[in-house]
Amino acid sequence: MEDKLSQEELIPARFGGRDNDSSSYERSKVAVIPVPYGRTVSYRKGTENGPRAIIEASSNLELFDEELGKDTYRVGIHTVPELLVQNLAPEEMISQVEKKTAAIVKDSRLPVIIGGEHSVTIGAVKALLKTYKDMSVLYLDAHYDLRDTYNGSKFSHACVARRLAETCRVTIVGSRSISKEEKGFLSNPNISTFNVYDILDIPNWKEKIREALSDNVYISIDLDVFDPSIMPSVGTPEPGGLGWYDILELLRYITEYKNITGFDVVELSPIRDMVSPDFMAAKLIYRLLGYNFLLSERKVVQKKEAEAQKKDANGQKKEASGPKKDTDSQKKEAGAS
Ligand SMILES: [Mn+2]
Repeated sequence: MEDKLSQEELIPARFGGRDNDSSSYERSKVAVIPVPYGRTVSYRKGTENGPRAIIEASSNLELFDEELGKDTYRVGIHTVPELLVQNLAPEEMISQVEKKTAAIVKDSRLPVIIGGEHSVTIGAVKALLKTYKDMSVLYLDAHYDLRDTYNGSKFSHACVARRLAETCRVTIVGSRSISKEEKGFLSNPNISTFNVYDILDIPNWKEKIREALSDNVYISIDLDVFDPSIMPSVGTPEPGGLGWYDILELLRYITEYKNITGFDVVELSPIRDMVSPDFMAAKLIYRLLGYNFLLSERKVVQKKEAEAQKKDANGQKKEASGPKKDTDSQKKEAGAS
């Protein structure tokens, strides 16, 4: 008994519990990066406690996913030691996140960042854009985060989407609070938005969001995108948010069609003795990992269908322009397959 306890103490906290075999770095397809950071938070404090609360809650997850009917943990979910950034200026914290993300991408693992405040996203996106030039960001948030500076900082949690839009396309979803300054920035070609009113008004909002994104997508989830009735543990709660199933449906749909380069779940500011938001954040991460890795068969089917359509279209064109080209394309196709 004593032995067992001391052994458990030696095992560092890891997402999804303690299955040693499937969570070694070598065998894992996923690397979770906890970033306990909360320096620029302006309202409810405590986002630096988010990663630990999520990881703790994750040890209570049912590892068999009832929606997917699969054991998601088998893809291998490794957790790297939390980044020691709490006392750093935001720029320095961002550069640490960038470095860690870059190392994980180089090792062909999916980076999953657990915040911490939203500015962690800037580092992750910066690293991933080096590999995925066309990458866009799906940005789920109650706020637009499009301020140029906030409380004297360009790297505040309130400026994140603005910084991202300087380097890639950003699709903001679930927003319901905007400043005058931010409103003026919405015409920027790198920004598309689906606020809560759009979601209520547009029946095919998920398709529209998909169309706004490129093939490679990074997903950033500020937990305040959810309604505060189910997610009160955030730095800046806003009424009128999305529900659990709204978000899941969107995430499932997007992962079926896009290549997910990485994702983050940020802004959990745990409330003492209220564990359901912590657990919800953990389950969200686990479910999204399941969507990403265990729906891949569907992705392949869709890819084949798209290719077949393309071939059909090409075939028709080539028929019109003469038989010689047709033979060439057949040869090419035979060679490629
Ligand atoms: Mn927010």
